[in-house]
Amino acid sequence: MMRKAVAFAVVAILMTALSAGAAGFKKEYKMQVTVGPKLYWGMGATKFAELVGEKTNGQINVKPYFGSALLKGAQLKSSQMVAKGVIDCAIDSTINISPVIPEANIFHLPFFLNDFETLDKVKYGQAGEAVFAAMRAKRIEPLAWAENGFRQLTNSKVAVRTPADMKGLRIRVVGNPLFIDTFRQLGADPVNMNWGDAVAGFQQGVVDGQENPVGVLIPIQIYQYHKYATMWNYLVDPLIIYWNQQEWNGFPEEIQNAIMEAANEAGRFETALSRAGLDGDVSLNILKNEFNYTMEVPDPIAFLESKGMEVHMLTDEERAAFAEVTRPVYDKWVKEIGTDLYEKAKADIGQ
Ligand code: X2X
Repeated sequence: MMRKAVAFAVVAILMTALSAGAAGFKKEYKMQVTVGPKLYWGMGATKFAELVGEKTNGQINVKPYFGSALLKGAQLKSSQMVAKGVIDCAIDSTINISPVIPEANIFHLPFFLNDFETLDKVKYGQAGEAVFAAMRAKRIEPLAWAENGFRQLTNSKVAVRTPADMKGLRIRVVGNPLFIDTFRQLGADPVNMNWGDAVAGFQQGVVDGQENPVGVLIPIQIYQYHKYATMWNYLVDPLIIYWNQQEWNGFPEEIQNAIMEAANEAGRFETALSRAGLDGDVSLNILKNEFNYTMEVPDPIAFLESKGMEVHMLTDEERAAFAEVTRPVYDKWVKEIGTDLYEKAKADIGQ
């Protein structure tokens, strides 16, 4: 009996040794990425993997698995799987981590954060730190912020300028209940679909519309399916690069520092891609000067118009009408997120 147990232990140790590199690192660290490599978010994943390789002299090999391939498309499971260590790391949207980290919904209160300046104050303020602390408490180590972006409405039926225009529109949303609540409140008919099914859903007209940032909409050529865009900045989803905490804690300090540097640099690159052409010259210059990168689409709005879309920039007045209608959802979700965190966010933005 004893012998058998020893033999098992030896085999187990040998197997671990075989799968580990010379310094005890794994051959590959699997990274969950919801979207494909052409989206800015996907480009951020590739950049992170490259930089980790460079900065650790090839000791740490991060491999992005695009299109939620490790999750069979179930994007809302990412943080749970990283917490368990089934997946090593991820670059993921606050929307997708919210099932494990409800605090992440602070970014998704309808018509709360609506420009880059206030967003940055929250990300890098007390509220952002509280979201990171909530992740640590769930055994996930947050490394750096990146950004999917302010989410915009597109559809094939009608130019949306008022809540009344949304009546009955079938809108694809991520299966995060805050989104279902928001679109119901607006009189639309929200349909919960994973991203992997969504693009086919647009193609086949299963839904009339969707909400995603321009950095997602341009690469998937949304203009082929939807004529109308409403730029309403109704909420935003930052991305967070994060790692399984136990594995992270096991890394030597110089490896942690190298990965952290890679995460910050990749996050800065990816955020600039997502904001390019939406914040004057700021992000275009970051890309050019720091990353020697020239944007293919330097003006996303003009680009969508050139493809035949009718783009409406919501005025402040029109925006106020949407904010008023969705206020009950906002109030309900402040409670779910936690009043403490909400107050921190308000303090961060000086409200
Ligand atoms: O599913 C979406 O809409 C996407 C790609 O934006 C997210 O993963 C939140």
